[in-house]
Amino acid sequence: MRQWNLNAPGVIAVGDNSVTAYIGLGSNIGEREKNLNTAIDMLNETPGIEVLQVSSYINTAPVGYTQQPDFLNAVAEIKTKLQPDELLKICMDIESKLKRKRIIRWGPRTIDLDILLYGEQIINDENLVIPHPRMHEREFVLRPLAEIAPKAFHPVIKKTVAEILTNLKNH
Ligand code: GSY
Repeated sequence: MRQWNLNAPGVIAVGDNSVTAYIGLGSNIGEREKNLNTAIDMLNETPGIEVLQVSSYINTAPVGYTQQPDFLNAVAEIKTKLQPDELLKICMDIESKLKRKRIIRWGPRTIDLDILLYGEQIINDENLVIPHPRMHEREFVLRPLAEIAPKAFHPVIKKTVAEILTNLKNH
């Protein structure tokens, strides 16, 4: 597993107009680990984004369309000055630069980047819904997210990530 040389996570200084956000990453085509590493490097190299923490990479069985290879999933904690729509555009640019191949909806992909949480903001735009509308039912999201940010708060469900993961496992 790669060692990340990242800035230490911590409380964001008062007056700093940055937001802590969480990005879910998944890959199930090609060199999955390399795809995740490259996407995280690209996030970290983007002006206005600093990657603070990266979870373990976990191998997960495909959810939804199951006739496809296993995924490697992870979550990155970032500090960003970008607005949610700008962050979405960066995620989409990274996906297309890594030549995301997605022929079947819900099917295999080189890399997928989803904005999971953006501070405690709730956004319901046509092109962007935050918190991610399915994150609370996906163990492949909640497990790596809870590893790095168990106390992160889901502003719609009004529970922490650790609580949501525990509830999911008990059902
Ligand atoms: O945006 C999620 C893509 N995806 C995944 C994934 O990342 N991991 C697993 N295990 N199953 C998935 N199904 C879809 S769609």
